[in-house]
Amino acid sequence: MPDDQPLPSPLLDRLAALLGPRGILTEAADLEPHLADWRALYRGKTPCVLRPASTQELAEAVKLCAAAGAPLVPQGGNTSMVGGGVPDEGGRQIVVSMARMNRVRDIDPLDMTMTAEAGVVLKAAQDAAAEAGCLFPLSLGAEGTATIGGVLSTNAGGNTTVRYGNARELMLGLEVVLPDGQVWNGLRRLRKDNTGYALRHLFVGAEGTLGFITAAVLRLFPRARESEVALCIVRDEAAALALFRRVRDRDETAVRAFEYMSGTGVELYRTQIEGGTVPLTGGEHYVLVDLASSRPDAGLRALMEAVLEEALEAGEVLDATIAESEAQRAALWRIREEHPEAQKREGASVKNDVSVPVSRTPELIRRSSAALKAMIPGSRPVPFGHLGDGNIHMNLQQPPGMQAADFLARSHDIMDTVNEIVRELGGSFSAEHGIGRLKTDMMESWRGGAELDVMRRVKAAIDPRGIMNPGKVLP
Ligand code: FAD
Ligand code: 2HG
Ligand code: ZN
Repeated sequence: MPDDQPLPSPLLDRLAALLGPRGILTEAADLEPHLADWRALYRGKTPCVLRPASTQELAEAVKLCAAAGAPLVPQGGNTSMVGGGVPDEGGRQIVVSMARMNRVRDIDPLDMTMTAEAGVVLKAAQDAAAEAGCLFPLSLGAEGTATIGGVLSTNAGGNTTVRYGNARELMLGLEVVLPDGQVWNGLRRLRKDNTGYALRHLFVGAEGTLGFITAAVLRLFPRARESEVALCIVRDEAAALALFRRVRDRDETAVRAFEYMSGTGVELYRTQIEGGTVPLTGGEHYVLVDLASSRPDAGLRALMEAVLEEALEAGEVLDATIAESEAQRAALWRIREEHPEAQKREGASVKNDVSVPVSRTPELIRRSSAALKAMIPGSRPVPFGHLGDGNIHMNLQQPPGMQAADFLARSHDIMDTVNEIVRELGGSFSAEHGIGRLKTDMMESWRGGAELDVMRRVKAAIDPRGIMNPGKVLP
């Protein structure tokens, strides 16, 4: 059916009959939370929001939509940073919320696996694992809202990638509703399973363009019995990297997170977030070091003290504080976790979620900051993030006094400026947030040729009608 045709009303009637009153929303007020993304970059329209309660219900709904050629937009917690989970402005794209499919189906502490439905909120998955005496390690600022289906569909990274990998590395099996309504049950909890193409990996990071992830088998780990968190002021970006190397060289398995923050970002936290106190102020460059071990006698305190002492002597660390309690550990983490919110409250900002080889992170931060300041005088670079993975959020805050709209009109120039440097350093224009709608126009220049050609053929093979999340990922 052509894109400009309204959806046939018999389709909506059939969907309503299939899903029942709780399974379909049509009132404007109910649709509202599903239309715009967290960053308010996009605001779309939809004829309805489907809320299936089971894989079977979703499969039947997809069959009806496929037959009518109705485009579908999977939505989890709607925390995408790239507008991936919202419909376009055309009014035909049907949002499918996974919120009601929120059961943890199984936890097995011997297999160290959890089978969770797509709509399980990440924090709830972490809590369920903890109740069973285990750890589900994926951790990010949006974990109170983001869902298992969302983190897998974006292959989310977050704070603990340095130790446990991205969402992909935490997934053993998947259940998927394909764009023709077939259900593929690949919920195998196997550590070894070499049986042809690893289909499950196609759906991870596909951002809803190939089908619906409805459930997943996730890897669990032993819970931490010891942990230490330190906040440090470091001399410069190179010193941050040197500290990472020191701590990793002593005990690679102990590093749970290694996060960089700029003085500007820490100051925004202090001024914009209620109760935003910072024990060390006045630094230009900060690092948060998080060590953890499942061994009760790991000696992490001694390790942290020894590394910091060495780094202080070497002039890399200028000042440091080690948390003395769980509450203090949480307070130090809050400084880092509230960076996105603090930036949002300060005004308009442009995000550059980029990665480079870890060794090139100091150069990335230095060069991008200088280029951005030269480009827009008075603008404030706010680089922060996952230095241990080479993934820096090379964000730019609007100059005080400049109109937000004037600043945002330059978003693409700002992203291009950073991306040029990223390209020279052998990096990627999208580290962990994905492509969504925001970065589709960059795909041709970064992934064009054979790579994009194969992606298009995969898309055409799995979703020949092109009904899954149109306008996302592929240009
Ligand atoms: P949504 O935003 O609803 O959807 C994301 C994409 O996945 C969309 O393309 C959607 O269509 C698709 N999708 C959702 N569910 C399914 C499904 N079941 N089947 C198929 N497709 C589906 N990201 C990081 O990687 N690291 C971070 O540290 C991080 N921190 C964040 C902090 C904040 C404050 C915020 C607001 C976001 C952050 N993000 C981070 C981005 C975001 O949280 C992640 O991308 C997350 O994985 C999205 O999950 P969600 O459930 O909200 O998905
Ligand atoms: C984080 O690491 C998220 O906090 C969000 O990936 C980054 O706001 C951002 O740019
Ligand atoms: Zn991040």
